[in-house]
Amino acid sequence: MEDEDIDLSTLSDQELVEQMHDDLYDGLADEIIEGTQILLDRGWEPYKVLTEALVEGMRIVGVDFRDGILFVPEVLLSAGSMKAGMKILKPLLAATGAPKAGKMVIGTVKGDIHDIGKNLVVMMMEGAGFEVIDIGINNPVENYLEALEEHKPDIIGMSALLTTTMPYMKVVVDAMVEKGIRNDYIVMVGGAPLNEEFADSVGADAYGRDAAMTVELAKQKIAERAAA
Ligand code: B1M
Repeated sequence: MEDEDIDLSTLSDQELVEQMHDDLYDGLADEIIEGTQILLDRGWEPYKVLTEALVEGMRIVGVDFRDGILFVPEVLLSAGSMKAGMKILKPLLAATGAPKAGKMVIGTVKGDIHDIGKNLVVMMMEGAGFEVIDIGINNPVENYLEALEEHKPDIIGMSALLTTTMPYMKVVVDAMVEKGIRNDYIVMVGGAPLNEEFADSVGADAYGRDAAMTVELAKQKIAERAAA
């Protein structure tokens, strides 16, 4: 994209939003900041900017990531650009009370320091309108339980990249069962060595194969809960 040739302020609202989708795709944070500000200056509600310009742009990125058209470095750039736009919107959204898709606590399990995939999930979830509390890497069961107690999320997410650390997910689920809080939360797990069968075996509700799938499953599980 030849963004240096485009004066964003001269575009119509529709053209600007489409340009922002392209700019998100291309990971152009400065352009996203500028576009976000222009839409706000034109009187757009922060929530409308979030959903129509940023979330829709990230949805397109998520689809191409899932389909192997975009790769991790590109998605990280897109997610970084999304974050730059979100930084402007966040305080405004808090003030105007935009609806939240849901809340998630997520962390990498004890003994595991891999966090690139988890960070991608965090960014995509935030991009989809979720509030995410990221408790980082190498989390013993106590960290998850404390975070659940403190933040009362809809979803607890766990990531593991090592075959030696993935069984720890069961330690966390078992502790939740023991405390009688298992069914208060949707348990989602992910990480390269996992699969559906493993997720079932540790007692999780869903396995996120990738970040885009995790977002879709999170929305689906929350809708199922609301319906029940
Ligand atoms: Co590590 N490492 N590593 N490593 N490392 C792997 C995982 C490995 C497969 C490499 C290999 O040998 N081929 C291997 C594991 C083998 C096994 O367990 N059988 C391995 C090993 C052995 C190790 C060390 C033990 C090496 C050593 O020290 N001898 C060591 C362990 C450290 C520890 O954790 N205690 C180690 C260290 C490291 C680095 C620090 C160098 C670095 C991590 C940097 C970081 O994360 N900040 C690293 C890296 C980068 C990798 C590889 C190369 C890439 C992982 C990655 O980021 N993938 C990896 C090889 C590979 O996978 N090709 C490897 C990209 C990322 C986007 O994908 O994480 O799968 P992924 O996340 C996806 C999905 O899985 C899903 O969504 C994400 C986005 O689509 N997902 C979730 C992930 N978490 C989710 C949580 C959810 C939902 C979905 O919750 C709801």
